[in-house]
Amino acid sequence: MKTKRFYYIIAALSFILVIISCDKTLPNAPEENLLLDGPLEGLTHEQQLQFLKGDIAFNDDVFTVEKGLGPLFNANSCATCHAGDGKGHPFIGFTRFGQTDATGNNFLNQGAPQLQNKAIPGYAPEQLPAGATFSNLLAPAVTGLGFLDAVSDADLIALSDPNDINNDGISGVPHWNTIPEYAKAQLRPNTITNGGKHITRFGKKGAAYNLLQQTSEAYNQDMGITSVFEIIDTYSGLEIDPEVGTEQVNDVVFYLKTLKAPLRRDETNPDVIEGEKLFTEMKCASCHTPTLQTGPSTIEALSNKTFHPYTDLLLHDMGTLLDDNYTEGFALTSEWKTPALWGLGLSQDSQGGTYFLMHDGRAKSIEEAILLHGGEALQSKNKYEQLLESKKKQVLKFLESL
Ligand code: HEC
Ligand code: HEC
Ligand SMILES: [Ca+2]
Ligand SMILES: [Ca+2]
Ligand SMILES: [Ca+2]
Repeated sequence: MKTKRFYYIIAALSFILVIISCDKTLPNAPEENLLLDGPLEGLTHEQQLQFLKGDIAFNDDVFTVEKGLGPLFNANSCATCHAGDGKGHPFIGFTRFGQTDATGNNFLNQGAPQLQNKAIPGYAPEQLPAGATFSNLLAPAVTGLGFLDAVSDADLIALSDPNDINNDGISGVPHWNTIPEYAKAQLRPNTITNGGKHITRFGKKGAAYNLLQQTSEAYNQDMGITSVFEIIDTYSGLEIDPEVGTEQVNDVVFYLKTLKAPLRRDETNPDVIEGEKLFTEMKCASCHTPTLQTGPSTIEALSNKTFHPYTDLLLHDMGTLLDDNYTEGFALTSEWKTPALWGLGLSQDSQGGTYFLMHDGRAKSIEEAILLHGGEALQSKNKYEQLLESKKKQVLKFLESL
């Protein structure tokens, strides 16, 4: 991963210094469509520089005791879990616990929601309290998030079908959730509220409103690093001086917003094309929405763009197999946000050569992931099981091309 980033930094520097095309100087650079780390096309010089600062903060800033790590934490840098910006390995995710319904978390005074399983010297790592239900969560890829962030709330509402009016068994809902004041200070254009709640969309339960919230909580909960946004120390429960600067948090948010979306491979292969048709016929595409549009964005490269994430960003009841009896915000314990499928075929690269899919990585292949679908996705799963072997292969080939 380091070498890939090295190529990018060299590329960016040569761009900034306006020397010569880097393609000619770096003949052995990895294939562009296999890399996740890299900026969107069409960023200005200034934006390229901020991307680079965010890249370094995300990938290279390793927290130590001197820099405020912990006392309780899960890892000491963003990249420990999000290596190469790709999906993480089950060993380096984390566990959240203690909430089973919309009345909130009953274990807040026992360290909930996040189980920090590491501690700096002199402190004890947290243990899961008796009687608390939990979910193990695997780090998702962080690519293309700026596009997902820039989809309007109205579009998400238009995709939802809470009462299943069209009677197809699928009834995705937006996650109407309460959000922190600092997230309210950066609402997306034309955001829609309902009884004081906002539509949240990041994280496995879709519980975070924007990338600022997700990032500030990651510093605080995953690394024990306070910022002006999340100022409460997870160990003492007290406000302590920010351990990471506001500029750095903003740079990381900018980096996440401007990371390019994963590129397709093999799209013209006839089996891949046939596989995508079956994907639509089986109604997989009713949750894994192939095409979305961004609204207006202050980042021109993200403004009014069409893109292909294969998610509707909505919550769906996925049935008992995926119900851990743990939740966040107002989601049901059986509900999960549809994950984007772009980059799916590249996830083995950052997972050590094997797939670990679904929220906790329990599926070791794409097929296993499909067979775990239930609830609103039960009919789709049944349709997949009934396909001829040759057709199943086409579906899998399509999914690997994403
Ligand atoms: C200990 C491992 C770990 C560390 C360290 C970590 N993350 Fe994560 N990250 C996760 C897991 C697990 C999730 C899923 C959690 C959830 O559902 O909220 C996640 C989710 C995310 C998401 C949501 C993506 C989406 O599609 O909704 C973003 C963005 C993100 N992390 C950014 C960061 C940033 C920025 C940092 C560093 C400041 C960081 N993470 C540090 C494990 C980690
Ligand atoms: C009702 C909505 C819905 C339908 C229909 C649906 N999915 Fe999913 N899919 C989800 C959700 C939600 C998850 C995440 C579940 C979890 O993390 O436990 C998921 C996860 C996945 C994953 C794993 C992604 C990852 O990154 O771990 C794959 C692959 C997948 N779906 C493919 C399909 C295919 C193929 C079909 C059609 C046969 C399909 N899905 C139908 C909602 C749906
Ligand atoms: Ca700290
Ligand atoms: Ca905790
Ligand atoms: Ca429906």
